[in-house]
Amino acid sequence: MKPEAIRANAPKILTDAQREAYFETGFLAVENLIPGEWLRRLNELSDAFIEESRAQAVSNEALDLGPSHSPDQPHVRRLRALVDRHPDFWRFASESVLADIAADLVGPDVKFHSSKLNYKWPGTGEIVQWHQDIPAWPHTNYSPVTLGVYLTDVPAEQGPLTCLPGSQNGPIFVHRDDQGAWTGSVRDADMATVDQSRAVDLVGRAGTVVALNCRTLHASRANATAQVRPVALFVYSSADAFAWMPAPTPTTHTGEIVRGAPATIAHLDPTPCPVPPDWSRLGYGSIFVAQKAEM
Ligand SMILES: O=C(O)CCC(=O)C(=O)O
Repeated sequence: MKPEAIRANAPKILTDAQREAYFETGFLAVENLIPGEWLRRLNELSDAFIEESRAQAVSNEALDLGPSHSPDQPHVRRLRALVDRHPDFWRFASESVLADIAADLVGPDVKFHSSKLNYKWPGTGEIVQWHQDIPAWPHTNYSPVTLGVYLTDVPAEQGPLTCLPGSQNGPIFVHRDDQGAWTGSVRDADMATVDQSRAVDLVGRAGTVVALNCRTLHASRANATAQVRPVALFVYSSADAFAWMPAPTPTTHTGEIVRGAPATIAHLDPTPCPVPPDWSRLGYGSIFVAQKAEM
């Protein structure tokens, strides 16, 4: 669906001005969208997984652990396939206000794709380099949107997501090095063609929802505070978008319709998209693994 067709449906949660801003810039940050009860539950679950990680020495299908992880000082970079980690994560993705926000941005028929919980720990200096999401999980059109939920306050010093306005209408870059190996990031030479000074930090209080179109260039700086930054990320698309390569981290709910009805006709956007590795053969660590070339 084109933005005009999506906006012809009355929004459920967002204002029309917020939807317009999303289609114009390729991103959005709105505070106070997540009810307090959900925010408490998500934080409770997140804390419990961090506690459990103390007994874990190596990464597994649930946890992506950083190099400094230890029982005393957990360093969980990512909780993978979040909706499979606890039924409440799936209830949140499919039954809460979040799926309604997705419908406001992709149209009334909404398909769930994937989810994860990213942590950014103090003192690790970890950054996420500039990238677009769609080259890792290409679809037949560019409706996919990542909705991020800030579980705690995220000020500028804590490494918020930062986005380049209008980049969703620009080139889709190759996320590989000169030898063709997957890096999960845009090459320096390509980043030199865009004006990085226009980047906007998506700061916000706990309960803020950020929305990023799948083509929007984004990154995040190191966390310079003393607090960990947990951000839960959920990807949705219009029902008429179909993934044409295996998902990097499929979940048991990938492809489920969470609002409206399944599509009977696929929407094919003619804009070419680079082909990612076949994750079903190669396996996928995480963006942190790829950007540090640990694959
Ligand atoms: O956690 C972050 O700061 C950025 C995450 C991100 O862009 C991603 O996982 O694709």
